[in-house]
Amino acid sequence: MYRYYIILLLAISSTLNAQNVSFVYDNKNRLIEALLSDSTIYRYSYDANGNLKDKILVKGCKDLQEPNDSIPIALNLFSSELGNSGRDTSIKSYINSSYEQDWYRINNSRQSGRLSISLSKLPSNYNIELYDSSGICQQCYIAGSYEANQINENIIFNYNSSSTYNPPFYLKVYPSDGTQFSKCEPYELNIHWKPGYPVSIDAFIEGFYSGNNLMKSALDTSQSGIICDSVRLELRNTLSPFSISHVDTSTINIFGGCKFIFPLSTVGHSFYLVFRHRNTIETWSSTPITFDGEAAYYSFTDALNKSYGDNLIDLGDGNFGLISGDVNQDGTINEFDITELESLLQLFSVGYLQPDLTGDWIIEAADFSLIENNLGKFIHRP
Ligand SMILES: [Ca+2]
Ligand SMILES: [Ca+2]
Ligand SMILES: [Ca+2]
Ligand SMILES: [Ca+2]
Repeated sequence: MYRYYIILLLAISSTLNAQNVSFVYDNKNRLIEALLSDSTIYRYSYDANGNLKDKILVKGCKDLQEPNDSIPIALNLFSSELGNSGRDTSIKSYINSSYEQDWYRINNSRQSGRLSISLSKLPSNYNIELYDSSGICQQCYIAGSYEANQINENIIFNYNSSSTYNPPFYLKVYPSDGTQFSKCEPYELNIHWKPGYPVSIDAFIEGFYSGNNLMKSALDTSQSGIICDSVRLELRNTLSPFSISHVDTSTINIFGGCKFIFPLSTVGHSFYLVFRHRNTIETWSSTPITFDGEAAYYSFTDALNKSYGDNLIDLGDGNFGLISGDVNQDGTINEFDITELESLLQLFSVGYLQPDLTGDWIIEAADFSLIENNLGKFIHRP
């Protein structure tokens, strides 16, 4: 083994003249890194028998987060435990080889809330997975995101304090296969923590629904992957005039799931849940829902009478959807919505547009048909 070191050191010193070099060793006293003053790094790895497996040159893109290749040496993303105030953090780091994994630790003191994780600016196809404190096992896997190519990876995790998942949580960033990495271009990891009472909603948007419990991704046809669109949930007081008590915005995924967070002060109170999307009819829960226990769940997909006034559309496969067509969001589907759509139809408009009822980024006849089919429909509310 010592012979290896001598050869390696000779190789470095002969090629790089008289630079200052510092060395990093692992717990078996094996050389794992040589850092040069020009920020070049040589990184070494070993097989199970302790033989040198790989030597990588990382030129001018020193990964300050390394080593964080496993759970025991995961990098803390937050300096202290997540508590009852919102937190954000952002980090840039590198995948330097095909077998590298970057592990991050997210400390939580069993506070309920929503953890939003986003991996962006991907130089290559990386994936992310979230685990609980027990590490890698089938039961402790919480969620993963596995988009193709360089599409952003996103995980939204609504945590409640009585969950069977044990904090802290561990996040893994890794290349999707042996050819997918970039030594010198960093990825960006953004984590947002919003403490509070988690509310999960299931809903389908009529125009985006493609059958088999799936919707199209309408947020960004090139980048959104599993995310379908932006949505909003209002908590309305149970007595007239049913004014808005709290609002949260989130995204709905292509499976119809969305996760909201409301202040813990809402626990013990009842609200109508009002679901809002940019071009569907505003939809109210059929009755007020009491916020009790650790989290709330409500589905608008499984029965017509889950919405106030049976104001859903039958999707024909046992599911129900939010009614598409209220382009101008005035609560009724009528000629004014058609006018807005027609002005864009004539321009052959393309993009993320309010009247795009089918979510394909094109204003076309299919959008027009949806409005026609739903003409005269309006908000039902107490
Ligand atoms: Ca790394
Ligand atoms: Ca990926
Ligand atoms: Ca309208
Ligand atoms: Ca369309």
